[in-house]
Amino acid sequence: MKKKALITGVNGQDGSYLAELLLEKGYEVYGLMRRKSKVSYGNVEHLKNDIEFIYGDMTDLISLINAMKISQADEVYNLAAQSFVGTSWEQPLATAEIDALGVTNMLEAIRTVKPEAKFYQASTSEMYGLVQEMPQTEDTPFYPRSPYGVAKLYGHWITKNYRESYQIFGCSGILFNHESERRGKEFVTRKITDAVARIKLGVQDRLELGNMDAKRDWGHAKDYVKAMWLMLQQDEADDYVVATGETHKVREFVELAFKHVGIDIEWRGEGVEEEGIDKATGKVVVAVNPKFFRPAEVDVLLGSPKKAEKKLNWEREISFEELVKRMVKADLKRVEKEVAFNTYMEEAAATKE
Ligand code: GDR
Repeated sequence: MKKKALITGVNGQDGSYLAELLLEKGYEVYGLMRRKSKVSYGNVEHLKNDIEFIYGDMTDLISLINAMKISQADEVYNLAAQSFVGTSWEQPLATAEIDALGVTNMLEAIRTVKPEAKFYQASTSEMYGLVQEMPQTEDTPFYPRSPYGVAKLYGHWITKNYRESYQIFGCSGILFNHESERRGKEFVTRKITDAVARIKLGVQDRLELGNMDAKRDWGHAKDYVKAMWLMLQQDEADDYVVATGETHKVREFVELAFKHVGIDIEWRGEGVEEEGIDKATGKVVVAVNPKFFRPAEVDVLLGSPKKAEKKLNWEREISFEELVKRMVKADLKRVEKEVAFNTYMEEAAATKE
């Protein structure tokens, strides 16, 4: 009999890599999707005939009970979230409803329909926030610094609580930042690689960012979904940090990305309104814009993957340098196609006139 998995947030970055992994392993994959006026498969467009989609919403318990009844999932991966930290200050209540109470809804749906199902909760390094020790481990105290981090901390603890209260096999993966060619453009890494490609191809002239001194432990999402699966294959449920053990400044990511396309950059301070190319040096300007600063920042994250490496036998395969390279390469390819299409359309319009 094929194993069955239910993935919430299936069309996001992580959902898509996890769905690929589980399909490869012979699982029957069910994906929870929100109904929108226009159907969008997002990152699983290429898998739309392989996944059984179920419409539902993390804020609607009935829809989650329904998803459990339809899928009869042996493993549930809760990846659905309002996942952009910046937006959590603008929508703190929606963030809490989805990222905090949504987890209780999913756990209740499991308890009602199939209490023996295994549950993975997408916890996050944002729970560490104002960091209390370096590197961060499963035992480091939490101090979240955003409504997102606070909501996720609730999700983390309720998973632990259902494990202790009802013996639900619930695991939390405390995942540090993980990026990829499929990352949304609101996140800093993709914003950078998209800009690098656009500047290289002449359709953008400068890049503006917020805090360039923030440090993050960045890995590739494809490596991280393997850890999610491994957690649910253990005899006992537990929580694990998934990280690279390396930390880099946003500034370093920018430098490396531009280096891949052979562009020299010129750093500019806060609030400077200037042209994209510095006239004196001919270098591309990367400027700080206070608009991208957050009300409270997480200055540095550095995770210790020791427990995951030892107990799960997990190992990351894609280095920081390789991650940046892959993202830049994919954006160059995509922007190149966009530019070619726009040129074609402009030429077609010109011949009509
Ligand atoms: P993060 O990711 O908040 O760490 O959460 P993000 O890429 O948004 O920010 C990383 C750091 O870069 C700084 N920064 C900017 N960020 C954005 N988005 N845009 C900018 O222009 C910019 N300039 C500087 C930020 O201030 C921050 O310090 C991600 C999400 O995927 C979460 O869902 C997940 O839980 C954590 O990673 C682990």
